[in-house]
Amino acid sequence: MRGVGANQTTHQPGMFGAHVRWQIDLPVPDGVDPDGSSPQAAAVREVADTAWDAAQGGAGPRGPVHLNLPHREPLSGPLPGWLPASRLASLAPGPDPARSLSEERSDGSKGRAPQRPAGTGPRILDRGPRTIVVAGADAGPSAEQLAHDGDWPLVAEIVSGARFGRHLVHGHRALPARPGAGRTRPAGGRVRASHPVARGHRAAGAARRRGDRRRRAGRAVEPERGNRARGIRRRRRRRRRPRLAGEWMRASRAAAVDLTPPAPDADGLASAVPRERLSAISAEVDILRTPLSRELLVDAVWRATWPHDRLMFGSSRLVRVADGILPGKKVPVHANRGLAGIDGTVSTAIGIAAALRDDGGVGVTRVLLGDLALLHDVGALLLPEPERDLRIQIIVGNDGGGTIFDGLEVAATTDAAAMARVMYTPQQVDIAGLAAAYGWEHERVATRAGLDQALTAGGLRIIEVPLPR
Ligand SMILES: Cc1ncc(C[n+]2csc(CCOP(=O)(O)OP(=O)(O)O)c2C)c(N)n1
Ligand SMILES: [Mg+2]
Repeated sequence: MRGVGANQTTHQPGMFGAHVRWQIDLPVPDGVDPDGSSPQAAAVREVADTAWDAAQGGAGPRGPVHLNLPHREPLSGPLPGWLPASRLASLAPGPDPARSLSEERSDGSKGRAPQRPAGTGPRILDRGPRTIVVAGADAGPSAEQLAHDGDWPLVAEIVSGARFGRHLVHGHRALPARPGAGRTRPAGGRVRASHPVARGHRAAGAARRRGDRRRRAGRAVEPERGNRARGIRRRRRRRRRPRLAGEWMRASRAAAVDLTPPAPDADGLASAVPRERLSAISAEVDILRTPLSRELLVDAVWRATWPHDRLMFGSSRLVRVADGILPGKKVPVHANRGLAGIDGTVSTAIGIAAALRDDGGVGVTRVLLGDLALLHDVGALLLPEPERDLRIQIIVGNDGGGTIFDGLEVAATTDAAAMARVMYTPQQVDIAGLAAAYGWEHERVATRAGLDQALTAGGLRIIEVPLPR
């Protein structure tokens, strides 16, 4: 994932500067021998010895060392390609702690040269027929324009600001990411590493590198040939294959999710027959009392938000749910991307609300986030007087900790108690009390009806929605 601007990645070699005694950036392991060992095993042993020596001080003071160990997926459980589990246990300090490490230390890093992100400037695209426009965070409306102009399917993350228009592919997270499904065009922004389309894009790249012609995703670079030859090849390709856009749009229609509550039974409600009326009323009440799920929560917030409003997502589970099911709508969406930190979410939303107000906007800024993301930025609730007229709703899906990790592969390979302690990190903070302490309105809503009502209110407001883990 290096050098491609992948979200939640950073340039790690050397990041601790002079604070470590020694560092190394190892290559990605390449395969495992039939006996379970790997060609890297001996090198790893040597690295472990060297690192241990350096940490112990070698010739100087003791201190930390930095080992940057890339892996291939899966990223948890036994590590394929490095060492068989039996040999991992024997990775104890080596027998020669006095070995001098001055060479490694003075040269600082044995790692590979830093990789630059791939070209990020504007690019001119040829109009291949098998093209998909992928809009990552902050790609903006120009990504939709590109899809529109090229008549290409548009896969737009919820935080792209480009999730609208008739080329939008619904439910794109659920669509198969077949490498053969098309040539993807990153149209700006950063696409999450976990995103199915990013995976498909990567798989396609790997297949291309392996020269596996059958799995080729398309021609990223068309060989230079005469226009005429190219035109002929294009026409042939078009005739051979159904239009890609059509395939994607059909899949999109099938994947669209409609969470609209059923229309009220008007006849039943107006019926003169008491039994019919009662049953219609009871059906209505059931709908109103339906406990909120994550899907209903993101749907209600999306419906309540209009182009004059602003919507900010925290890097919690809800943004993924939203990305999975929400239909197109031209509303301004924001998120802190980069390393997808859960810190600073409320602060960013306050900045957005202040900018909206200062520009004369009348809309509401909504921030939809998880409980830990809110708790990470609780200090942001302290607003000085000039900012207390902002219109902000903090909508917190409270599931008592970080549940996003329950869906990651690490959950399947980790002891439940350890998982709860270091990943879920349970919390029972009294959010109503917090709101009161900082002078914010607070409401706890557990039903769709209650939420719809709460979302219409202005001022500084925390709307707390209890959610099951
Ligand atoms: C500053 C920072 N620390 C840690 C993380 C790792 N992290 C990602 S999501 C998450 C938990 C989020 O919990 P919550 O906001 O309650 O959302 P949930 O997953 O429960 O919906 C953490 C700790 C991070 N992204 N940023
Ligand atoms: Mg949570």
